[in-house]
Amino acid sequence: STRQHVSNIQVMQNFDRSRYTGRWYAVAKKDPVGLFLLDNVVAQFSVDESGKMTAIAQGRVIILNNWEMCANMFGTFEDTPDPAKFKMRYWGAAAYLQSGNDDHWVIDTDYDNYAIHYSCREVDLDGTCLDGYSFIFSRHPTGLRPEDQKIVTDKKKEICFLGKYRRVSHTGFCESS
Ligand code: DAO
Repeated sequence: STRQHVSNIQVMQNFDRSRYTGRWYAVAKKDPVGLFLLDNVVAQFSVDESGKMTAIAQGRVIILNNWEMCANMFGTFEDTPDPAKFKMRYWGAAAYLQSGNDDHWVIDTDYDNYAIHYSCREVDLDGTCLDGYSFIFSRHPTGLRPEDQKIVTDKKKEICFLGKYRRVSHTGFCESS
C-alpha cells in the first residue's frame, strides 16, 4: 500500500459543525504513543453562540500508580481555513489528567450514524504520520450499522491506520461517576 502524506489526506467536504453536535460514542480507536483514553469514551460536541466548536468527553483512563478512573475532559477548537480541520486544545477536570494541543480532523461523517476522526501528532521527514490517533465514532452505543462498515474500512485505509484499531468497549464505567 502507498504511504500517504498527511497533507494529502482527504477530509470531510463542506463540514457542517452544527450537524456534528451532540453525543458520539467511540467504537474503535487507533492509539497514539502513550495512549490515554482506554474505553467507555463518549464525546459531546457543541457550537456556542459565536459559532465556536467545543466538546466535553469522558473515558476510562489509568493514571499514576495504576489508578483507574473516569476522566472528564474539555476541548476547544480553533478554526483553520479548512472547515473540517481544527486545532484542539484539551485539558482535564483534574490537573493530573493529560492536556495538549492536537490536530482534530473530521475525515468523514454522515452526521446521523458514523464519524471518522484523525489526528497526526508528529509528521515524519517524508511527510507521513509518525505518531497519530483516530477515533471511529457512532451515534449508537451498540456500534456501527453494517451499512457503514465498508465506508469506515475504506477511510481507515486512506488514512493508513487500517489494522491498527482496537475496539472501544462501553461497560457503563463512566456512568456512575
Ligand atoms: O487518548 O491517547 C489518547 C489521545 C486523546 C487525547 C484527547 C483527549 C481529550 C479530548 C477532548 C475532546 C474530545 C473530542
